[in-house]
Amino acid sequence: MSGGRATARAHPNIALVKYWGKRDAERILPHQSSLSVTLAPLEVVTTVEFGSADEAVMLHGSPARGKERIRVLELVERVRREAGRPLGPVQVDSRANFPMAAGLASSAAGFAALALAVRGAAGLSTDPASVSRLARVGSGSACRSVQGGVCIWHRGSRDDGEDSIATQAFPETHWPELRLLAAVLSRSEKEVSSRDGMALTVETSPYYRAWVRDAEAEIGRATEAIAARDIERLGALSERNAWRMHATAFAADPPLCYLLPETLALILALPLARRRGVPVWFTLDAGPNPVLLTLASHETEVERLAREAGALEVVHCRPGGDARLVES
Ligand code: 2P0
Repeated sequence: MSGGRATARAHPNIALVKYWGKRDAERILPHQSSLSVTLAPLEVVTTVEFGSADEAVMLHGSPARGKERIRVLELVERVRREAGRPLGPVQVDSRANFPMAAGLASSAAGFAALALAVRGAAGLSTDPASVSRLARVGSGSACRSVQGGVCIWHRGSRDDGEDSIATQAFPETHWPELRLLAAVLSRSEKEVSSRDGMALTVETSPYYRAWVRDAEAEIGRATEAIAARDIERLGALSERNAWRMHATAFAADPPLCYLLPETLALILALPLARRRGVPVWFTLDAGPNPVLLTLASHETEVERLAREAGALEVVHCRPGGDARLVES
């Protein structure tokens, strides 16, 4: 007996209150809750088909290797166990419509699309909670790409992780003028992955406890700023949260610095731009490329500012919608 076929699309997301550290590495359970915006028009499209002649995992046109392939097949294996019937060998084909080097986690969109497509192909329920829970075990931040708009990944308290899922706080229609511009300052692959970097930080940074202590309150403050569509308050909070995440990493042993001189040049130019009346703030993931928060009315000016600071490319994003199943 064999299973079916499904294709899913999902957007990546950028966290404004960040996830940095796991309390359970195997189940991917975080120490703190996090909050993100789902990013359109960037997306990953993933097709899953069970019952083909042999097993194949294709990522962006090439066969997946090593850890990447293992992570995809582990997720598929969970679905096989839940389906409780033989589904046959799987074929996975996943493609992104955006540059990997932008630092916009393609893995978040990839595992969200994969989780939805695998459950769909296996004939299992594709409710957001089940898909978010499954996406999380592929890559933590992927659980926040299952729904659109603004999502909160609740840390949860259960040891089995059943309550560690993301839910939507605001739909993408809540704040359509919000813009997030990824400034690509470097296309080099980072030396330390987020997964390894956060593990090192949890183990060795003396600042880690303080970082975790503040996180849950940050979610409430970010939610209030978004409810009020208050870009100044949200921008200031996003910058502070990014600085604090990086501060915990700087204090790791050995120290971990994801910033380049160009990163500092750009983000330190923002207060000056704000004094000139440009509403622009940054957030920064575990890499050198900032994402700039602004409003639609100032998009062109903010792109110019990023280019003047040396951006090789500026990727324009806005709040995107839910991950969805589509006709193959
Ligand atoms: C985030 N990042 O909240 C944070 C901010 C990077 C900095 O989630 O180990 O690829 O697969 O759970 O989700 C990137 O880490 O790590 C990340 P795993 P993931 O978006």
